[in-house]
Amino acid sequence: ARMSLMNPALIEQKKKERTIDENAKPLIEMALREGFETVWDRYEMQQPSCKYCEAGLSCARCTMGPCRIIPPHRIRGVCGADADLIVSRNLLDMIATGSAAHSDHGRDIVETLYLVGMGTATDYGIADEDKLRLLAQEFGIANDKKSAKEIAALLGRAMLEEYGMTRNTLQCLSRAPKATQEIWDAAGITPRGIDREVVDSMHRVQMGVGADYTNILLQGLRCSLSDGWGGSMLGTDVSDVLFGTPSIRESKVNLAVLKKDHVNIAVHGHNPVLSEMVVKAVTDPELVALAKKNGAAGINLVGLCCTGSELLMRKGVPMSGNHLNQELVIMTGALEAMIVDYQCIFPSLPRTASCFHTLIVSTSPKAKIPGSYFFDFSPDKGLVTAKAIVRMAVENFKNRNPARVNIPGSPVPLMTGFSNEAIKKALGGSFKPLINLIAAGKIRGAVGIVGCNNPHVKHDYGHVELTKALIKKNILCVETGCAAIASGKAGLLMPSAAAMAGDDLRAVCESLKIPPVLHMGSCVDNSRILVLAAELGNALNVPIHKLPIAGAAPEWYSQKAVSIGAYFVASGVYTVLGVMPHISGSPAVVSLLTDGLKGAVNANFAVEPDPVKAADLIADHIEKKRTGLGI
Ligand code: XCC
Repeated sequence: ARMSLMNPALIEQKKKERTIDENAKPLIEMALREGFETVWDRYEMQQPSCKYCEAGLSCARCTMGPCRIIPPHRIRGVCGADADLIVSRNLLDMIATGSAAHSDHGRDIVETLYLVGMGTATDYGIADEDKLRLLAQEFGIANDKKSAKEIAALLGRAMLEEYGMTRNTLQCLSRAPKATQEIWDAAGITPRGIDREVVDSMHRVQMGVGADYTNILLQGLRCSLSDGWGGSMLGTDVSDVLFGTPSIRESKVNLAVLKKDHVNIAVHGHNPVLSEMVVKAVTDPELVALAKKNGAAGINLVGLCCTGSELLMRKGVPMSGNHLNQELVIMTGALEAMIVDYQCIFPSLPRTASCFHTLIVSTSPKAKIPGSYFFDFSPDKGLVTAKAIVRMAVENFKNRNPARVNIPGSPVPLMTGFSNEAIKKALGGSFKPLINLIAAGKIRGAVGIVGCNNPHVKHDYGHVELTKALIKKNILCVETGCAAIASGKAGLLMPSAAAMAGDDLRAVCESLKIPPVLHMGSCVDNSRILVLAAELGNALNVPIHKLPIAGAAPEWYSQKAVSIGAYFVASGVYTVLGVMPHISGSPAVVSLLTDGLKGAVNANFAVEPDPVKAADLIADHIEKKRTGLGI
């Protein structure tokens, strides 16, 4: 797919408009020069976007339509739904989709734990038995006389029950401060079962069910809570049990983690059940020997998106980039295979790869991709499948065209592994020193910066500028997902970044030898941020909404990010979005989300595309909360 050659001045301009990632720029330039299509080209080709869809005012849910709301005359769809209903129904659909994606990922992990317990997933083991036993205790499983395997089966089973609908509550909700749980009860948004809330939401978006936009959006909050305090939280905790609870370590990030003389393999997607097996497979002596026989110096595994974050946090596997880097990794011409599972994978990757020698390998029956090589991956045959895939990648090294290899620049070092357990350990065993620093005003508060890249925003600009502005104001940043990787590429995840922080935060970071921006993991690991908030609330005996904390998603694109934002707000965390959701067509919905929700959950959303202004909003909010606490 070659487009006409573009004039150099235009290439220069586009390159600057598209990203702040210096290692990405040469590849974007090459793509523009030679006509390789990227996400930015497709974004441009979609302009101008449909203004009805953008405002959330179109509905194609049933075949009485499709409908659009066009005042003053066409103010109801064929079924009679008005703007408020259409907008809220669309939004609930997004939340349910995102919640389903996170929680189904969590289920795959929990099922693996269960299979380990039953003895059928022999390639996996229990990496953190202490955490396994703590979780068993929390789930009411007496565990003193049982083996780790027996507990794994019982706990796996109990956690799978959380997905159903007979328990009518979720175990991990009780981690939240009592007063926060009471707020959920009073608002009628305490989730009853993970799957149940998704199904309930899908039921409501069926024509002729949900008709009241407020009621629909409250269900959105309930469904999102079943993700944050349910599916995602289980996903994080059980991943720690199976693969190890992250501890602080160093690694490297950006496209230059690819090695010219190695077989390069990228894992892309989300679920460590796959990627952890690939980590094992790439050290297999036979495969390493084969790589050398084929002329390579060895096998180099790199991560991409959230499954990359999972491996980075636990194993220090270098990270090649975030969401908008995924095509560029292929365009280095040095990638033998990209192994994907699910979520955030461009369906067009095989098309991109067809211009190079890269093999796209899909592994999930839920995410088969035309043009990819499909391996039916399951935990009972994890390692053998991973080895077969790695072998394919190694064999593909000979197909690499050396003339096409273009790995720009050099990698940036980063510090990672900030699980709550690791943070506590660094602080001497509890969050008390952190609380004292916040109370003394040395750290004004903390912000969770999360979420994706989105071609609506210059790649990484929203994340990096917001983070820089906040640390300057002595606000500690905790980050996950693609936001964290943006900060990593910008050097913000190293202790040396303390130099960019305000004087007080700088002094704290220097004495603790930590960066002012802490990488807490992948997007399901936003549950770590919830647990951190819960522990701070419990220590101070206040609900989460009274804490000097906030959330931000400067470049979000995904339905999963909508669910994350919704469970942050539902948990009492003021959250600033950098990209406007498709809701502007209903002033009533906008006002409910940015103001009215305060009446139900004491928190609200704000939308601010300018990261510097967003930092001001967040700082104001944090100062108000400090005043409320009398600190
Ligand atoms: Fe978003 Fe999650 Fe995807 Fe990155 S990978 S684009 S959802 S931040 Ni999780």
